[in-house]
Amino acid sequence: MQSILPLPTQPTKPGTSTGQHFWDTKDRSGSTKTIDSYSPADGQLIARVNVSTRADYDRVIETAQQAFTEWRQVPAPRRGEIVRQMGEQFRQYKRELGTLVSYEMGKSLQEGLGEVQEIIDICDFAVGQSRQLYGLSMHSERPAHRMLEQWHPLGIVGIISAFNFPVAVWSWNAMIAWVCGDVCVWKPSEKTPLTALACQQIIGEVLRNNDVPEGVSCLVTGGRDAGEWLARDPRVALVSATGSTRMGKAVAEAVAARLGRTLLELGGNNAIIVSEHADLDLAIPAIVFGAVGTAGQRCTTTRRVIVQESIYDDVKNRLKNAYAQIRIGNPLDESFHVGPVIDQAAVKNYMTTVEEIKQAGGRFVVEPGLLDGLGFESGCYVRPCIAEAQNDWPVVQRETFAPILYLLKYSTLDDAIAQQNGVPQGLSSSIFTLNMREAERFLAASGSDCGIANVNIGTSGAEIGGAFGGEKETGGGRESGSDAWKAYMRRQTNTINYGTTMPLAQGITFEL
Ligand code: UN1
Repeated sequence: MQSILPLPTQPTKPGTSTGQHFWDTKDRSGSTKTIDSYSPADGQLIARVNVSTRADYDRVIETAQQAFTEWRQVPAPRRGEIVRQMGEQFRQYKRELGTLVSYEMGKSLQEGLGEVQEIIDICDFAVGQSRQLYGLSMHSERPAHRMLEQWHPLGIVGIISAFNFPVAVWSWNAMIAWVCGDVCVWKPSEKTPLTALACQQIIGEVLRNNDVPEGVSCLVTGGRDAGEWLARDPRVALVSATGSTRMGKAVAEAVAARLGRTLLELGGNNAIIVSEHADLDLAIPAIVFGAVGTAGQRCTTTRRVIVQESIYDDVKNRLKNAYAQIRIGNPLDESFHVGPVIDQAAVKNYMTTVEEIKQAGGRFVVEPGLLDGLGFESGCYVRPCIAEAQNDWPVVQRETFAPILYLLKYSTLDDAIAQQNGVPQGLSSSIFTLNMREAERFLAASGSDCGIANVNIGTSGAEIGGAFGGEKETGGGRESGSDAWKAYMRRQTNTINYGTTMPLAQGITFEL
């Protein structure tokens, strides 16, 4: 294929520091440490991936820096063209990659395919965005002066992604960063390294075909260490991190210490308010999908349902009936709704939380439990459960990454909104009501305090066109659509004097 770059490109020489294919899965580092990736679906070891050493990391950063000097000069719409081709590749590999996501991470195949669709969607979005990196122009107070702002690429964007959306969240960052002229260094979750390698292969093919410098897309593998390297490294202009609030705080502190930029997408504790004016035929399936989809491991998972007291028993019974229909099993088998949680540590976390709920006085409306026997050999299959609880219990205030749903009661809408907002996190929220006053009250400044607030749809399953992220302990970052691209660029204000005098702003006179 023809190079679309207007710049002379260097032939790649395997083995040299600038000529390595960083999408290549071969070990170059002599690293002795590996990450073992086990599928929670069947407990099989599916890959052993080398962990990047510090020397690997430094080489990757140097390659990325080198690539940036070229990539930033490629016109943005041409960068968009590369991203368009990436979208085409992801369309082609949708089934394969979706299946791998499902197998390595454990979400249902439908959701694995949905995740790849999110990549395709953000590619399409980013292509359009590549022609819309708009700056404003202003009227100068001085005669014969023109003022404008323009947006320039930032440099290296470090992307730390979580296991639950092992590829989509990376793509929201990477595709937008690339059209903005940045280069990306991705540290995927150590629980899902294989899906990341697969994405690098797919991306690598497009980059190679277009003679794009390979350092535009880099991967470092590892755990906390690699994340810390990115966070502390002044060569990394922006660190975009998705994961727990604890991890986010550590990243924020390290990056702030060097006055770098962060974009944080952390925990949620998302609630659905069900009003007495709700259409329960809509609300019940939305609650169930929100609570059990991805086995309760989305940051947008519905964790709390706040129900108006006059319909509380009705909602409780309907949820019980709906949960009785849920089929749990191998995520690759489409007859099951819910797959496993990610690993044994997640199972332990679920169990401990269940105990804590009991100790707090919670009553299980749908019983918890661990499944064993045929088909459940990995030991990672837990029963989605529902507990009647109180909003102020510490266990309810915390995000537990498991399919545990808390049922809460309210009397007035003010009370419901106070409960909805009365947690440390602020990602996603919904109200089910057909009453326009209630819906608008929920969306008003005095309503939901979350980054996402929905009416008559659930808390999860956001589309890529909107800005994604939340407030308070969710970290404040916005990724994906709307004007989230601005986080990946630096703004420059320009004032140009095309006149014959040198007037000063603010009317200051200065005569020589
Ligand atoms: C996440 O869980 O980190 O809105 C992302 C959703 C998905 C993305 C979730 N589109 O549920």
